[in-house]
Amino acid sequence: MKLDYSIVKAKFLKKFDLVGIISYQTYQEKLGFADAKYKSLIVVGKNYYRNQKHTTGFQPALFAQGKDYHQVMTELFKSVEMENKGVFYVDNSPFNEKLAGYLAGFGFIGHNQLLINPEYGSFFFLGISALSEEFNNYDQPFKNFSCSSCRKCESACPTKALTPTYQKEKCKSFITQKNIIGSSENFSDDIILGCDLCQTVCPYNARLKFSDIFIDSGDSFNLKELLSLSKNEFKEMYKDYTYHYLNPEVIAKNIILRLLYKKDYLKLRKYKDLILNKESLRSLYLDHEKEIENG
Ligand code: B12
Ligand code: SF4
Ligand code: SF4
Repeated sequence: MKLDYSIVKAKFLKKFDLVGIISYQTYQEKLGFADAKYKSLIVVGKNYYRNQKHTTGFQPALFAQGKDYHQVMTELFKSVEMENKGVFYVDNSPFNEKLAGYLAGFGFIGHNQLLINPEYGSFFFLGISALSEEFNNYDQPFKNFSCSSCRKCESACPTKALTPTYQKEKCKSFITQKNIIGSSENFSDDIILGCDLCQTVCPYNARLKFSDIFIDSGDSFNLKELLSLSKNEFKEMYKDYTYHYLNPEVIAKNIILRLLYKKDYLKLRKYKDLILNKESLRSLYLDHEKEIENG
C-alpha cells in the first residue's frame, strides 16, 4: 500500500520548516545511476539563521555556532510522530542533499552553490530520510526563482572561489576545515572556521526570520585551550558542538594565520612556547619567525 503524501508531509512540517517528498527513481535519474535500495526520499530543511553576537574573539561561521546541527536535526526527526519513517541522514549522507532539496521543490541552487528558498534564503540545513515505501504523490522542482544577472556573492568572495564558477580548493570553508594553509585572504576576518560571506551578501538572505531552534550564538575559540588539548580531549569537551570532529590544531592553525594576517605579533609571541610544543604548528611559526622578530 502506498503511503499518504499529505498526512506524512503534515507530520514532518510540525518539526521542520521545509518538507518535500520525492521518488528515489527521479533522484537517481538526475544523477545517472540506478539501484533499488529505496522507493522514496523525505527531504527536510531547518532554518538556522540567527543574530550572530559581535564577540571579540575568533568565531565559527553560523552553521557551526551553538549545538551540533547533526544532533539537533536527528532529534527533530526522532520526534516526528510516525512509525517506520526511514533511515535519516544529515550532511554525512550518501545523498546529494542540495539536489534532493531542489527536486523536492525547496528552491534553486545559486551561484554561491547553496540551495536557496524564497522564504528561508540559504541559511537552512538539509536532511534526508530514505524509505522503502512508495507515496501516492510526489513534489516537483520549483521553477520561479533564479540568480538572474546578480553576482554579488562572486564579488564578495575573499578568495575568488566563485570566479568564474565554484572551486572547492580555493574556498575558505574548505581551507579552514582542513590542515592546509591556502591564500592569505582566507584569514582576512575573524570568522576562522567556515565562511558565510557568499550568503550574507545574497539578496535572498536580506530579510530572514530567526530560527526557532538554533538560537545559541557567540561561541568563540581560545587559542591557548586549542593548543593545550589533544584531539580526544577536544572531542570530549565539545561533543555537543558541530566542530567536535576537527583536530584542534586545525582551528589553532586558522587563528595563528589570522594573527599573522593582522600582524598581531605581540599576541602570537604570547603563545610561542605552546606553539613550539606542537610539531605541526611549529614549522608554521618558524616560517614566519623572522617577520615576527621584525614586527
Ligand atoms: C562536501 C561539502 C562541503 C565542502 C564542499 C562544498 C561544495 N560546494 O562542493 C565544503 C567543506 C567546502 C563545504 C562548505 C560549505 N557547506 Co557544505 N556540504 C558538503 C556536503 C557534505 C556534500 C556536497 C557535495 O560535495 N556534493 C557532491 C557534489 C558532486 O555535488 P555539488 O557540488 O553540490 O553539485 C551537484 C548539485 O549541486 C547539482 N546541481 C548544481 N546545479 C544544479 C542545478 C540544477 C537545476 C540541478 C537539477 C542540479 C544542480 O549537480 C551537481 C552534480 O551532481 C553537503 C551535504 C550532502 N551530503 O550533500 C554539505 C552542504 C552542501 N553544505 C552546507 C553548508 C551549510 C555549507 C557552508 C555554507 C558552511 C559554511 N558556512 O562554511 C559552506 C558553503 C560553501 C559553498 N559556497 O558551497 C549545506 C548546504 C545547505 C543549503 N541550504 O544549501 C549542506 C547541504 C549540509 C546540510 N546538511 O545542510 N561543504
Ligand atoms: S564560502 Fe566563502 S570562500 Fe567559499 S565561496 Fe563562499 S564566500 Fe567564497
Ligand atoms: S548573491 Fe546573487 S548570484 Fe549569488 S547566489 Fe545570491 S542571488 Fe545568486
